[in-house]
Amino acid sequence: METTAFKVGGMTCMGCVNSVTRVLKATPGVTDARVTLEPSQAAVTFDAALTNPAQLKQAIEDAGYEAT
Ligand SMILES: [Cu+2]
Repeated sequence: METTAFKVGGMTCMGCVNSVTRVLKATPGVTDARVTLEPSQAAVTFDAALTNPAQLKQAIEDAGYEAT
């Protein structure tokens, strides 16, 4: 397993945190996603054979937030 972290822009409340968490956990290969508002970030543990940081970033952006 590998771990990566992104700064997430656009989250304003726990609903946003839950949305980002749900989207990440629904991505094939993700085994754990820890999303926080303060600081606004996401730490993701994933199987590198199934996904990669670029895909995870895209999943966050497809959900309407910014990932850097
Ligand atoms: Cu919100």
